Amino acid sequence: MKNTKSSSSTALILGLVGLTAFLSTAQAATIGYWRFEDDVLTDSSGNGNTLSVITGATKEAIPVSGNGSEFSSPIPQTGDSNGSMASFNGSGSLSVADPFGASGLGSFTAEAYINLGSTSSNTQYVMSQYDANNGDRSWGLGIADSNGTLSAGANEMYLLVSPDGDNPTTLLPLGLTLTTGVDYYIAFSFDGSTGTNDVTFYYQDLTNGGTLMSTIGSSTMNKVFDSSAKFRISGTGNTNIGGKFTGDIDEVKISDTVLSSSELLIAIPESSTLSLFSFAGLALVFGLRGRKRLHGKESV
Ligand SMILES: [Ca+2]
Ligand SMILES: [Ca+2]
Repeated sequence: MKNTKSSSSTALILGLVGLTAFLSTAQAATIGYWRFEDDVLTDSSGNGNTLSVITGATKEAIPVSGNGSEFSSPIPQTGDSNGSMASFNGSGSLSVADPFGASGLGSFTAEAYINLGSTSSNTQYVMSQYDANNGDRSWGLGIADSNGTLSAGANEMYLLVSPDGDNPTTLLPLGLTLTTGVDYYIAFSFDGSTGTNDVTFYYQDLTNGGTLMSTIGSSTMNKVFDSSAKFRISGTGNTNIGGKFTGDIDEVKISDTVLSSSELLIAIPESSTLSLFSFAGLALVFGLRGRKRLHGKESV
């Protein structure tokens, strides 16, 4: 009898330890989170990835109306109020030394709120880890130029990824053509464990009241090359492939894992309803979701 009671207590303790580990893992996945609340440089993730600024990136209050006014406040995932954003004039860029370090880019997620200020004859990059030299090319989230040089329509979003740090790279259209002056939430996750259907792109048109949508792309890569290139918000380190961003960017977050749709900044977290007794049921739901493949654009 005594042993049975002890086993039950041990099981409960192990369950609590497991739950704590689960929640800690979810938080530890964040590599950098730039909110642009105090200034345009501070990393709110606690990892010390403070940005450096090149002239042309400024902190702006989120306006009552117009560009950026529909950026979330509070942020659904965290409940934090959101009062300001970063504004880019087409020559500005923010950067920090390789925030992923040597942890690799086998699987990762990048998120942001954006408002494209103008169509350009140069490709515009929202964020990237992509320098000029072979061995320093990893990835970039870009917006196609108006000249059709990428076989993409003007303002069509795409992901540039390299498996080996060199050319050739894979250009993956992401199924969204941005409208200037419209507020969007965008994100993508790269899952190196699948080989195919390895990129999930999320977007939500905030200005027109759309829902969170997702689309699947396939780079057929097992990993994105883990370079030591700087992480940049607006532009890349390779001026040959494109230019810097014109418009507003806010709440940039990168994670070293594949976030589920319920873990994105735009989503109200399912974990807010988590209790010890529902944990097993939620784990089952997560498991089922993990096996579901989305094809084409679907609401999430
Ligand atoms: Ca902000
Ligand atoms: Ca690296």
